[in-house]
Amino acid sequence: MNSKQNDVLSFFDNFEAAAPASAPGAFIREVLPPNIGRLARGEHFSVFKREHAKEAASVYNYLISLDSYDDFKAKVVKFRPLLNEGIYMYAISMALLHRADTVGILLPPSWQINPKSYFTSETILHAKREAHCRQDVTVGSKPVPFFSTGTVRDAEFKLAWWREDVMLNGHHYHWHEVYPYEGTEKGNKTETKDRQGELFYYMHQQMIARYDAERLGVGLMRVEPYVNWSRPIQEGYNPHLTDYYGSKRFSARPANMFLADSWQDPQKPVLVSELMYHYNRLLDAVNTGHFKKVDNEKIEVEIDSLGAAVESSCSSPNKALYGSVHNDGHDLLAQVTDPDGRYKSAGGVMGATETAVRDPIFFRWHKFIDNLFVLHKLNLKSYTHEDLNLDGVTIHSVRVNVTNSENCEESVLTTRMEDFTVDISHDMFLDPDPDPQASPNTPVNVKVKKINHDHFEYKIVIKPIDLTYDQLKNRKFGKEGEGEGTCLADRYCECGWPEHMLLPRGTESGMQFDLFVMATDWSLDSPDNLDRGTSYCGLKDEKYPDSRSMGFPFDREMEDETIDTFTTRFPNMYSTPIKIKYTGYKASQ
Ligand code: CUO
Repeated sequence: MNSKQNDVLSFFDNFEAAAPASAPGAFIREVLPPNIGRLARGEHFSVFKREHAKEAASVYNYLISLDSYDDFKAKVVKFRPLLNEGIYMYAISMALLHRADTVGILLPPSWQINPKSYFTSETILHAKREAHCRQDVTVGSKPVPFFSTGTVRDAEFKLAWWREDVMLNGHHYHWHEVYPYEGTEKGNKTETKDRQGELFYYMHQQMIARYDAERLGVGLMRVEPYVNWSRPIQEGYNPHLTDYYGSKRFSARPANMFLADSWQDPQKPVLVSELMYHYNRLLDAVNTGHFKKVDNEKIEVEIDSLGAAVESSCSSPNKALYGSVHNDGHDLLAQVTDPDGRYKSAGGVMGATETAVRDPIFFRWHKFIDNLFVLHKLNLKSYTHEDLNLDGVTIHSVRVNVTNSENCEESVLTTRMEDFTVDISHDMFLDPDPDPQASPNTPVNVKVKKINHDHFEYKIVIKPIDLTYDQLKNRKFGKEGEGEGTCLADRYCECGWPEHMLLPRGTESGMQFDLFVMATDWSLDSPDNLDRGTSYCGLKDEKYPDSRSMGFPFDREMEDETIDTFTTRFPNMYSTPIKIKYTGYKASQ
């Protein structure tokens, strides 16, 4: 395993500077379909562009299909100087995640091998200069300000620290690698994973819910869905990021731009009217309760097939009719400032999964997408008493307390901003070292801020059993953001929600939330009695470890108006008010 782990680093480390754009050569043409090499080296790769994603899928499916690890490794070495760099990075990662003989291998974090997608170009320039001068430095004596992409004149800038969080963006990138919409080939079939469509909906809905909590905490309204495309997009965004080599800037999107048809590929334009047509067909399906397949057969709309249709993935019930609304929206929003490509722009951050979350329009677009799922759920019957009740089990009390702080008020959790240092010297697209004397191992450190919380523990008293949270979580909840060194072979490593973002930031005076706990019947919840789980990523090559609908019991309409009236009807539920207090920035020692 160790030698494979070392191989992985060598696949990504110190990538050659962009060679002149060239065709991929006879070797690749022999083994891969003729569409390989359409995207030349040095061009910007976007997984939301249909043709780019297809090309990348051909490469990763080929690499996954190779029988021996040695053959796989040899092909990676051959492909490296030939493929478009973005496709190379994506396809190699995909193959490593999905090959049976690389299970448990840790991929280097995307922010280390591709830091230009995570740190502003000013920060990277500064970091490299300092590294060359001082050999081993942390940028400046003070942390490089993380809030460096805008000013307080922009209301959305209040949450730039959250949207631009390095590990949040890394999480989103990695999740899409684990759940690629192009699927992976198995035998003669191309497949998505167990409940992939539902998980697409759920994971993004959770992101929006968390972002909404942060918005309320800084005095902003919840996210408005981007639903009326003939009106201007009020929010602008300037990411201050460059592409892999630092040669092209991701486009800034000024406020009040309009969505426009894309003619960047004149053979395959993406039209706003086409997007609207497909969206209306999805609405028809949700409202009538059935999809029409290619042969006109009707099939019931379920949350999983709806996710597949909306994204859309290779499991879509009918791509011709339902299009690729989600993906095309990303693509059009990325191209909004240069829709016919006349300025050869790299496009906006919405075009890449490692950068999209930075832009306020990401959340507006995803809330629009999410509303299709909400509409579908509103058409379902509310849960019955039997669905929700658990006979003979009563939750007597729920408490939560901070464990490692002087501030240990009952039911008050605490958050803070703190420093976080990243070594970006593994940048696979690092410029050639201008100083031949400098050691290749010289760290290039960037210091940024991140939100974090004081540790806390739950004490849940359930009759007839009495379990601590530690005992409970191993039974069912699993833990997001698997920590370093805990990657098990049956997991998608490092795939969860970042642990430091587990709590919303809250407010200085304490922001009120309800803590809800529900006891359910494990023998009904578990698809095969596995007692483990990772709620955002599922388990590798296994069924998702909870057979309930994602979001249960809040995913369907309920008759109760408040959480209190809901929980008091069921002894197996409990809710209690808690507060989250933000305690400010704590500089590292
Ligand atoms: Cu994750 Cu739109 O699916 O970014």
